[in-house]
Amino acid sequence: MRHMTRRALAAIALALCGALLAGCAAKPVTANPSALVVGFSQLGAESGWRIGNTASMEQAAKRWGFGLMLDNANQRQDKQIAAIRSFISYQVDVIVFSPIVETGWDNVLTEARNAGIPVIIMDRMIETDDDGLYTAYIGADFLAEGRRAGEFLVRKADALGAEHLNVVEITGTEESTPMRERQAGFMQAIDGDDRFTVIASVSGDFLRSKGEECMRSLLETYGAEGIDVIYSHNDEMTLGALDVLEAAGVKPGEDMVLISVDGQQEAVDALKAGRINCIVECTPDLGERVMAMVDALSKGEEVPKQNHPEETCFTEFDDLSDLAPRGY
Ligand code: GYE
Repeated sequence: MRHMTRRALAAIALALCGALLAGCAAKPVTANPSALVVGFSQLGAESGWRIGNTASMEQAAKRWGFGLMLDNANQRQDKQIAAIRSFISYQVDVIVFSPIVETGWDNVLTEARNAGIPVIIMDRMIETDDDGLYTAYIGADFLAEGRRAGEFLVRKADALGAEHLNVVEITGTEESTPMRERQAGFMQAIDGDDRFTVIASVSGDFLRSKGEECMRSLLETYGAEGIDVIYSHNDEMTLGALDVLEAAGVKPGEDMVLISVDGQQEAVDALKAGRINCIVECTPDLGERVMAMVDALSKGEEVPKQNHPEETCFTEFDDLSDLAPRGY
């Protein structure tokens, strides 16, 4: 009975969302009033990865016949919290969100728990003392991604017979899980190998424009001769850095080793062209897993708490001729 009321309310919310919720980008993707309704707070549209991730969620909701209330927070945590509150008041069946940073979620998640709404955390993680505040996590093992980046560097240094390499790091959004763990995993993999010195670590916020800015200032400070390796936490920043390097007469991939993360098509093309040396894969294609879990939860099934997709690494040492189009 309670469920019926909840569904009915959420369905009305879906239909009226534009009128009722100021600035709410939600739109009904199903006309079926008895369909499950998922409230999804996306953190922004900062990268090809993110846009691919949103599309994956929309397509999967459609395939499963679920209603999707989607709100894009444009990189603001307060907007994400407001979106989650609106999902609670409309009594959606399941809340899904990708937290921009790790801390500051306990209050709103307590509200969701008190309302009896399961929460799936997707992509990035939260930091909390109370694991009962969320039902499950679906997203990458970012520590493993960082390690893969470091392992590639070790292999590349071996191949070059390098004695010493100066590394600069362009990091993602401060306090976010991929930023923290991609950094930590990389450091673990090169730890104790005195061929490497990380001379600088600057934040590019996962944005192409900031990747450009960071690269410009790194070149000013260290000069092209002072930098041997660039480890960038996502493809957008890498692509921004590439433009700056090439404009400065540097041949990325040859004069400098470039290591990136994600695997969006434009970056894979640059890897194939020899302008990037390694891309650690991070898949945005999480929609199907999320919706399958929504379905399982609606049937009262137990779901695993931690869920990592399988990921790999694309490098200059691999034959990439058979690599399927990345789709984003
Ligand atoms: O790598 C980056 C995006 O959280 C894994 O966020 C995601 C990261 C992804 O902006 O491109």
